[in-house]
Amino acid sequence: MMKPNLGEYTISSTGDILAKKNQPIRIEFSNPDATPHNLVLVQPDSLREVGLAANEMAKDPNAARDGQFIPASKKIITHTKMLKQGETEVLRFKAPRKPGVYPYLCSFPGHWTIMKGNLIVK
Ligand SMILES: [Cu+2]
Repeated sequence: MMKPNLGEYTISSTGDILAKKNQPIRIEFSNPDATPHNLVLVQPDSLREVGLAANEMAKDPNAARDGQFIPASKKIITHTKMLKQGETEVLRFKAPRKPGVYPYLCSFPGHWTIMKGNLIVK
């Protein structure tokens, strides 16, 4: 399971991450799972587009060997690398300047339908 350790911002009762626009955000992302996972933050309303593009990459032998599964998409704002079991990455970025609902997902093919959430910028 993806279990971001969320240090410097608020998590609502629904599990969403709440941030103010342009607020510095730090996510410490650890993967305790045997399956690789990452965290990819995308533009509003593009969860499905990026998720499906990542699924498509599973059919490409080069992409599969590389194992990162980050589609070439302008909809991606920031992302961690694909973390193997026991690895941790600290992701630092500024919340978008435009208020909105910014989905995040794991782009390992097939994971995005359940491994997802929202960064809500107010
Ligand atoms: Cu995953």
